[in-house]
Amino acid sequence: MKTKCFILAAALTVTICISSGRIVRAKSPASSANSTTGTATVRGEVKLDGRVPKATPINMAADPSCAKQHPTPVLSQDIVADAKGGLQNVVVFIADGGDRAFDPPTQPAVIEQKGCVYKPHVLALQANQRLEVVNDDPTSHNVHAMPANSMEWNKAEPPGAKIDETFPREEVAIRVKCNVHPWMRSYVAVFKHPYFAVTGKDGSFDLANLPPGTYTIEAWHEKLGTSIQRVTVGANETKAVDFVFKPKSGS
Ligand SMILES: [Cu+2]
Repeated sequence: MKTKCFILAAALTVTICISSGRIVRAKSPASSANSTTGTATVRGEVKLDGRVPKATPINMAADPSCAKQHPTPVLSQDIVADAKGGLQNVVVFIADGGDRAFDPPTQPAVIEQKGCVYKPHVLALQANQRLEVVNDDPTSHNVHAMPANSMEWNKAEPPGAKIDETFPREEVAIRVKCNVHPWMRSYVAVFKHPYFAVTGKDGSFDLANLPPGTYTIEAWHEKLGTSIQRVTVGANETKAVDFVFKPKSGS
């Protein structure tokens, strides 16, 4: 009898949990059931409207092992835009993603240190997704992540080593620097949902697999700030949303 009661109680608990889960998910379009397999898409371009600031050459003379890997100086990556104004390294994401926790992808996100430069310069990943930082240089780096919402960490990394870390909480974006080479900086954006992208060389982005709904889409750039747009997208629909940033005076 006791066993039967226990099974009944367990079944009831599971039923209640499942139904309450549905209620929570229904609160937000981005957190409805099967949201990772939604069929709506928001895509577009991020443009820089105005003169592209001239990139400055980075002086790596402080570490000859870095400098000698580059026949011509590496340029700063603060603002990178193509000839048509396509703005690279912009994080575009759903800003009202709801409260649902998504399982992180099993594949790690990877930052490579090669030629004493972080590749990529801007990376986005999910909360609790593994972040691997690899060192392909013949010199030691020191990777120092400075989040506001997660624990700060600061790790020396000899040649050939690998750092394996996670960030448990959402944040746009965490500054990462190297304590050995002051020119080395990157940004890591962390999301509790999978609806984010980082613009490529032409400034384009693609937010796929969205459930139908109305969303606030935010674009973040390390120097140019943020821009927000609202968009409503239906099932199997693709909507175009473009963002325009203007160069700030002095940048
Ligand atoms: Cu370094």
